[in-house]
Amino acid sequence: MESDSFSYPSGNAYAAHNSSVPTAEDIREMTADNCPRVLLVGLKRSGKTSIMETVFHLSSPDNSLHLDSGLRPVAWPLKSVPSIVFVDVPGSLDLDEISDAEAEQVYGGTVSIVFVVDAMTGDSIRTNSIFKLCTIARRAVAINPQINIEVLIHKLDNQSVQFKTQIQRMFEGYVQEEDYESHLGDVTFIYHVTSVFNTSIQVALSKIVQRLIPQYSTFENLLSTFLTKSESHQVYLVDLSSRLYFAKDNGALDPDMYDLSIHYIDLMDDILKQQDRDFRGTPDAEEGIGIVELEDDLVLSYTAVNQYVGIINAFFGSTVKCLPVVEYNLQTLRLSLQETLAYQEQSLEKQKQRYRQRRLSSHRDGLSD
Ligand SMILES: Nc1nc2c(ncn2[C@@H]2O[C@H](COP(=O)(O)OP(=O)(O)O)[C@@H](O)[C@H]2O)c(=O)[nH]1
Ligand SMILES: [Mg+2]
Repeated sequence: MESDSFSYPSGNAYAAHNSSVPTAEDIREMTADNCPRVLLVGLKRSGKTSIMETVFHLSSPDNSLHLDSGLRPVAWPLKSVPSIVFVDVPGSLDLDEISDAEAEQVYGGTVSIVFVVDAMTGDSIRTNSIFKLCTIARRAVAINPQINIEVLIHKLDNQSVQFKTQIQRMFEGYVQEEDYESHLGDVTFIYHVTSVFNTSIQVALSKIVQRLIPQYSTFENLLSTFLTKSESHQVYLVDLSSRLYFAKDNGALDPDMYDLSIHYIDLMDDILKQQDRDFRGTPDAEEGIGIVELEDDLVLSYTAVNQYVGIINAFFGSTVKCLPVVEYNLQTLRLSLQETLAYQEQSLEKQKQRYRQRRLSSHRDGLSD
């Protein structure tokens, strides 16, 4: 990370330095060593900074009402997989108007574009937003065909499932129309309906991150085997600082259970803070285990895998009867996950080295031309 060039505004996030007018170069520079990079893009006021603040800084969604319009791109590294970096691209930087050389630099090192669309705006803003989404997607995919295009249909807070499905279909229709007119070809758009006022935003970002985790299927297999052997209801591998889940067992997501799990981590965080401890930072966190018994025989247990990653396991039954088996299986799972995480770190490091070498050789080629 080129630390000289950046200032750190809050938490782990860092912003491009000295750029009152943001440029494409800021984005490339601030994450050059941190490939893979995820760009958060969208019109001004679509909700990008609120999303980053709520998920990575654990701010209350109500605080987002008072956010300033950011001028500089801000990078948010995922603590447990620091090579995955989200970059909040300010709406003032028009990615659809950058030069071809700049587009090459920006999209070449980007693995996902997360385009935030405000679902509650009027027709003209919506049309503009969809136009920008399609223009950016077309250019990005032409340069980097591997790039994922993820669309957040955002600010759908308390609406019914039917309404959300209807709005999503409507947006898909608009994009198809625009897509047809601009001959986008085979760009695949992946849609998510989100709001910072519920866990839909964590679920969406979790799925976006999962596509970038090289060892995702190994994690999923380990968790699924554990689930079957322990007769659990749902088990997640969670990034403790953002509450995003890297992986879960292969059953369908139970959103209420995930919601409860997030609250459980919040609660443990509060308790540890009161004791001046932090399960994300202290060495003894590695030994951490917590358990809480809720209504209807539901038990949630937490097991630290390392300082940044933990297992949340939800099961039904009496703790006295089930705990010995579950605990034994959890320790086995924990060891396997630690090995897989170490292996993943090595492979991501190699990936970064390859990326750096490619950059160096293309730079040398450029000089010798
Ligand atoms: N109702 C609602 N408002 C939101 C949501 N996310 C963001 N906002 C509001 O949208 C406005 C613009 O948000 P901001 O994050 O600054 O947008 P940005 O310019 O894209 O970074 C703020 O007033 C936020 O409170 C959401 O999920 N629901
Ligand atoms: Mg912003």
